[in-house]
Amino acid sequence: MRRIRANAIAILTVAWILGTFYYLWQDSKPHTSPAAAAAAQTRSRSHGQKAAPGRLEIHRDDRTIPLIVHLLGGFDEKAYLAGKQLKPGDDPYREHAFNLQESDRLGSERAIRDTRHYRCASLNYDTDLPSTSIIITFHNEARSTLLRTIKSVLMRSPPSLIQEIILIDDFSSDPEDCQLLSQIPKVHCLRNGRREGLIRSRVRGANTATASILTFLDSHCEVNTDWLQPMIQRVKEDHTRVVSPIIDVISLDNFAYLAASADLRGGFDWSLHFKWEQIPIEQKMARSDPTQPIRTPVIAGGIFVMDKSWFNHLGQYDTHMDIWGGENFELSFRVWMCGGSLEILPCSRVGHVFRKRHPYDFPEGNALTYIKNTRRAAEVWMDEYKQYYYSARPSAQGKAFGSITDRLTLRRKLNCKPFRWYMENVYPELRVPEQEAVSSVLKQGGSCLETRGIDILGLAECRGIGASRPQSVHGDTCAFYKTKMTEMNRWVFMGFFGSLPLSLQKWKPKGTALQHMVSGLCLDSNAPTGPLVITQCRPQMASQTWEPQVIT
Ligand code: UD2
Ligand code: MN
Repeated sequence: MRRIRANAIAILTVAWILGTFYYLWQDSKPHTSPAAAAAAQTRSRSHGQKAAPGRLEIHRDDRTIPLIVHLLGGFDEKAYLAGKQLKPGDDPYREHAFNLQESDRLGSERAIRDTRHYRCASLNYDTDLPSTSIIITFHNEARSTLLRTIKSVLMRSPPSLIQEIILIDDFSSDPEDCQLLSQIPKVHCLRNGRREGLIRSRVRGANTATASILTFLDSHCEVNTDWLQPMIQRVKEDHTRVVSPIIDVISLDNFAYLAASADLRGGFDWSLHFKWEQIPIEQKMARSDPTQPIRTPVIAGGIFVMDKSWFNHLGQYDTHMDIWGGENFELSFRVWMCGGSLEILPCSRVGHVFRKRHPYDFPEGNALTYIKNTRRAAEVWMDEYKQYYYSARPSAQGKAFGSITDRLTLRRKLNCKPFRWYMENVYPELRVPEQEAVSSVLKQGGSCLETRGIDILGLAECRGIGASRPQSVHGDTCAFYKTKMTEMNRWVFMGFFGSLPLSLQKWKPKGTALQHMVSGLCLDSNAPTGPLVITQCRPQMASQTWEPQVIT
């Protein structure tokens, strides 16, 4: 009997020990019930995202919700959003050129996919980074997009880095947006007494900023994970750097957040039309670390970080530019030519709603405003290269652009480099156009050089521009390109011999004669009625004397 009791006690002891082990083992496992796992999956799918491998973001939303309430202080988000709603039957694209219905439906704190290269997550930044003033100018922005911009900043930036968010309401129809949003902690809103445009509005914001670093954003953005630290770090290390994030795409139709390519930089054509372009292949090959900054000839314009004293030192913006456009070229040329640099940081990502049309009016008209602004940029910064801007945009000639005296003085005071330096060192990929424009004629006595038939050069009576056959030669007065000497009869040809080596097409002045550089022979009208030839140089001879005449 006693043995039985002893056995029972032993069995119970073993069971207790096993039970304890089982309990402890259970406790060390993650507490994920099947229901919770399913809920987490649906949540991440409803954001249109694929979970990144090796990552669990299940707790993120739960943690951020109470935080957001705290971040918004006494601001009544529901009332703000309900205050302006799309009416049934209204075209959701009409007012903002994006699908307002989708934007309103989304809510203000959706999660977005971390679109950075995975290596970015393991980078470290200084713990004592300086704080920044965020500057957002807006004109009749939709309430839901503007609030999402502000909230994404508050949610995804270390609070210590946000000194303040300065909104500039550029005379929107409803002054209430500005008043209501000012209730959010850290948010200040200034309202313009008249429509100024984004350039003067940003300057107004910058002038009231109290942080040493300025961060500009459009009013329809969503900043992504750790967007701010890489940019502040780069500017802290060198205050002459002006840095931009990779700008991801928020679909204007369904507001999906889409990753942009990390191989792009900012470029332009001679009409001063901004475009994204591939990083040149040599630079791409040299990039072994995808987290490294990308040098860029120009920035898109809306989203960048810049040291405040550097912004002021370089002359802020050209405040005679109106409404929209061109200021990104002016700033980019100025930064590069006056001692700074521009870069895109792949570890910083900010989403932006790119639109196909402007949803707002231009008091002076869209085209005239763009011409005025880009003409100012070209006249102040592009030196002799501005001729290519005018060739690409003939309608700009003769259009008003105001006085540029102050900006020219600024350029002189800052001792900025010439545009030629920018072309050679920053943007050598931008091809100078073939000089097909009528720029000069070559005269001999009363006759002018012109093409005969298709491509033979000859002399004929001067007829000026507008004659049926072109009397111009290409380029400046000492060389004309795309001109060819034939071995056989030494006639001089002109035309589109694009495949010829450039060396065969080069000429230089020899006194008043023109010498072909490769052959050493000179252009001669030996037989005045026949085609031009090249012969031994005898510069004193009338048949070899050429007088350039520039046509303006
Ligand atoms: C791009 C830039 C934009 C600006 C522009 C050229 C990005 C993401 N965006 O055009 O920042 O550099 O190129 O000028 O790089 N706004 C005003 N007042 C106005 C007009 C506009 O405050 O009179 C605001 C507008 O609400 C918005 C910002 O300025 O927040 C930029 O305007 P946009 O979004 O129409 O320009 P976007 O993105 O086409
Ligand atoms: Mn924009």
